[in-house]
Amino acid sequence: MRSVQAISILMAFSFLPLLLAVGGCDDDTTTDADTGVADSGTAGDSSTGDDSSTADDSSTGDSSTGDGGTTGATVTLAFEHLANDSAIVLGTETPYANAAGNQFGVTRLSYFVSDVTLTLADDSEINVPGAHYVDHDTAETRTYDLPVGTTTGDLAKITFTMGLGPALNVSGAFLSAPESLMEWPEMMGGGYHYMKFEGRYVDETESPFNFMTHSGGLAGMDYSFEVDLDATGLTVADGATFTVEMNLEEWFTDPNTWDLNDYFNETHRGIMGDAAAQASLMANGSTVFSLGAP
Ligand SMILES: [Cu+2]
Repeated sequence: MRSVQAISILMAFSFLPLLLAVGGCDDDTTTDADTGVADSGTAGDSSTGDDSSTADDSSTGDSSTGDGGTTGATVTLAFEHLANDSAIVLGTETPYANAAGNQFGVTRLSYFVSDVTLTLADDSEINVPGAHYVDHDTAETRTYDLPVGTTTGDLAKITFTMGLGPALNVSGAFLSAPESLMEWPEMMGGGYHYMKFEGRYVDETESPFNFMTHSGGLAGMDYSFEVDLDATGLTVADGATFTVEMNLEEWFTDPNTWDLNDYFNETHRGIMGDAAAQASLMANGSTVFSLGAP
């Protein structure tokens, strides 16, 4: 009996740092462990070295942005971040509005996309396994070069995973910053944040309140999802760039309208441990992305 109590006390103490770490992630922007990171923006840097452009098998987190060896053709995904149809400007002001009428602004936006597939009009596919980290504040992360080998032709669609699927969402997959700074607490299942979308909104008392839309897997549940974009009219050719737009206010609507007062308030400061919120965000994600005009 006494030893059981002792063990539970020990366990309580051993969890304390983890609890504090979670609090630091979800409750307080200033302690999120990312602000001091310089721009080592080579997100997809291949630590594997080889430039096999037939990348089809890496189950590791590092993406193979090899130079394609002898057939160095690449196309580029360029990520643009919009709110209310305008390119976002990071800051603590609250110039944007969501469907619920909350005024909000964006202070940080970083996320992973992974497992990109380009499907051509003839149904052939170019698969690019691995993950790419995007940080709005680091320009070089906003482009993702995809090796396409000798393939050319009309595109039908571009698909990718928003976040990290289970095979990629493994603790320790990313050993260096900035990707490593996306880590997700072990007590919540480990792995990495899919996204950190942070900012301020004007709450129901007309006061600015920090929000942290942090998404990730939770206790074994995967909330990453496939994004499927109609790419007819675009053509795969060396040097082509396709613009992928993330429309930020769409995270908060369609099908689920989020009043930010319900999710980010004094008693519910974050959503990382909230399975219903993670599922709701995943559903809302279906309308977040679109392809920019060629
Ligand atoms: Cu978090």
